Amino acid sequence: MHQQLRGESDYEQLPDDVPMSAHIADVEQNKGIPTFCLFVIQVKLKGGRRYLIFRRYRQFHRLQCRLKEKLDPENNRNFNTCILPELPGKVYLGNKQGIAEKRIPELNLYLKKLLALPAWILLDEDLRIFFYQTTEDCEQVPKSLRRLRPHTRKINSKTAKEDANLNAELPRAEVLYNFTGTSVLELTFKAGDIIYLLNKVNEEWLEGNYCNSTGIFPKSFVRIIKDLPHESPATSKEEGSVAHSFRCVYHDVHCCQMKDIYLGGGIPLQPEYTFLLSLLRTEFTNEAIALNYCDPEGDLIRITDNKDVELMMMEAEEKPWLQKADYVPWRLHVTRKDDLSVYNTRP
Ligand code: PIB
Repeated sequence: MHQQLRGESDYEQLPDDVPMSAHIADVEQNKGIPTFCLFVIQVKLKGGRRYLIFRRYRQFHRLQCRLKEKLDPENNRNFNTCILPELPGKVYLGNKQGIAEKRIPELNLYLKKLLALPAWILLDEDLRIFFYQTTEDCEQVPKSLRRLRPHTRKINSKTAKEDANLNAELPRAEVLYNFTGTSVLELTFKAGDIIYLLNKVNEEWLEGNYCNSTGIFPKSFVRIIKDLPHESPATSKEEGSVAHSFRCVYHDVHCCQMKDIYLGGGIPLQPEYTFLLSLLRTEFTNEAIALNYCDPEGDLIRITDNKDVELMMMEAEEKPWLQKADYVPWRLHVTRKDDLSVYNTRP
């Protein structure tokens, strides 16, 4: 069992070019005959480099078979075995595009679980070949990248100051010194700009939204203009107890606002996508909203079904400071349905 758990120190020793995360950004149909669907996958390497690869389902399947051959405890009696995540199965009939769309959240979950396996598996040759950016991948131009990574929108300081006037009541801080985040969780910002405050992490660190990226930053680099409302200290809720509140962040054209939603009957442990959507449509009295979560790189990912909700909940585990008493550990980001500019389309 210990082999299923990732030792962070082992991971730190891996080279910078092992894949750290991968998300499907789009699905495209090939031009030739026979037609097939290609998943456009954004890969992020441990060293921070991002690139796109284009893979068909059968390549996932081949990778899974190879890994199973080598690692599955049923096929191997050696020490280096591991239980692999489930790959969605083959489908024999139906519309290829529809099948591919349905596979996106399932494959995203597969990729997420695969790259969370112990560090030594990330060095597997077949796994590395799958995530390696080939010359063909480099030459291929993605069509639209519909799905759905947030672009870090540049707001210059003038606009940010105008926003600050428009949103004088929102908790916010002015940046005193340039700051460059040292991990994907941290924001990078310039002196003079405005950060909208979302959360107090601890005495030294805050969480905020800057140019449509969400992340943490040291309090000493900013001057608080309007502080966050006083909150009870961040203590995790007791295991097994039901939380009654969750926090959402509403992204408007120029700024973002925080709203806490309280449900007297408690928040379901596995809330349905449709339940969350109708709840927030009522809260914001707006039908044309989209739900999103913020991935570890601070990018928004649109939630379109229950699998995505599951992914959001898994991602939240990586942000322990979100875990407050009586709050669920995940957080929803609400955007206007037609506003695709909040997503990152950079390859
Ligand atoms: C197919 C490929 C394909 C998947 C399909 C899967 O398997 O992996 O990948 O999309 O879901 O069924 P395979 O073994 O190639 O063909 P890609 O990259 O999207 O192309 C399966 C099947 C072989 C049978 C008969 C069972 C009833 C077909 C084609 C239509 C007859 O081929 O046939 O096993 O279904």
